[in-house]
Amino acid sequence: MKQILTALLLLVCLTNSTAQNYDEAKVPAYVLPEVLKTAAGKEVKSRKMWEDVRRPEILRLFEDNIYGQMPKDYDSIRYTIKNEDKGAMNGKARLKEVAINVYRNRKSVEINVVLFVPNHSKKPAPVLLLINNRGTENTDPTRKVKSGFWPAEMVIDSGYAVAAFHVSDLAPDNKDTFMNGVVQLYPEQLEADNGMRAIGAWAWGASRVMDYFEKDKDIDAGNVAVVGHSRGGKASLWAAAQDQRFAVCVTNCSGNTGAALARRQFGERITRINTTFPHWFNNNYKKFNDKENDLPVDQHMLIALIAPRPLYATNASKDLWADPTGTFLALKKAEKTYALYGLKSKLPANPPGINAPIPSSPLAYHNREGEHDLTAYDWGNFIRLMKSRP
Ligand code: GTR
Repeated sequence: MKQILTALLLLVCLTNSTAQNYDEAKVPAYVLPEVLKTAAGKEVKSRKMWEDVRRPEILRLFEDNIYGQMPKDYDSIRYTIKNEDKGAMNGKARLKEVAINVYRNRKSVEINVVLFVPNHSKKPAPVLLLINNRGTENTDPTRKVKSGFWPAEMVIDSGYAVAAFHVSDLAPDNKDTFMNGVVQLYPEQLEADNGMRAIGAWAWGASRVMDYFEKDKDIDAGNVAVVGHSRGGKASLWAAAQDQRFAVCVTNCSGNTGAALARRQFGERITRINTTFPHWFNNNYKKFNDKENDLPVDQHMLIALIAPRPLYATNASKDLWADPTGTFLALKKAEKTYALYGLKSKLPANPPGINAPIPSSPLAYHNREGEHDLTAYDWGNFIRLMKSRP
């Protein structure tokens, strides 16, 4: 009887705490933590103070409270070109299928990268790298299957290289098996409350692909955009925040614990994401279930960590779960940090309408008509951002 009552109580608590709000009028009043004020209470007025003091403080807060540590040491790394075709896409591109093997503690992971480099434009080529969280058929190297999720021909026609790897090579997207990947190389992470979990592992993978790009003469490693959709977009943000070698970050429909402000409590909330996907973020993050206002950060600070590099955040009009307005506001709240670098945002004061993209450096945004997805429309605008850069 007691057990039944406890179970019922738990159910009631969970139901209450996960109730979703989609009504702008019901967004609670909130105060965001200051981006440009140090833990010691000093105003950050210079780029130097940002880089030497405040930026490392914020990075640490995200590591400790949300995404976990990002281990950087490994014993060795090996790159193997498993397949190459100089005349892929009817001669338009060179295909390389690359296996990246990373070793530590006698364990290893293999990251499989599909890369197309344009044949008829300048080399080394800038590249857009997708962290693929959907089926591998979306990044078919044979091009028999073509998908708007990764419209490789369109990117090649625009003069950019395009690449992808799959999240499951780093951490299966499953609460029971996520540790069967990168985390095996760093078993101490599993013990730590601020240890790496799945989103951290995917971001770690993007950095290893960056290690490879630095060795590939066809690629301009100073011009790599890391792209992710939804859970992959949470990972692309974390990758770019951690690894400043990424020149551009694209986060598509990344929503809660992605580009949207948590304190608005609009659409998906922390309790819900931690309950459905307990393997995405570290143990400490669970302390903020139903307590968004206790977080020492909010997501505008993650965007600030990407400054001065261009960032593109998107939403879709029917994807209220990912809070399009909260995403726009997070970008706006990061503008001050870009201003420290003399960069002026071109975003308007209020969210633009549907299908009214602002694909301009340094802070780009759009709200596409339609569902939660990554489409050729989105990619077309990412390319506009790439071209708009000085
Ligand atoms: C949802 C999740 C979102 C988003 C999405 C996706 O179920 O609640 O945070 O990550 O999955 O990845 O498509």
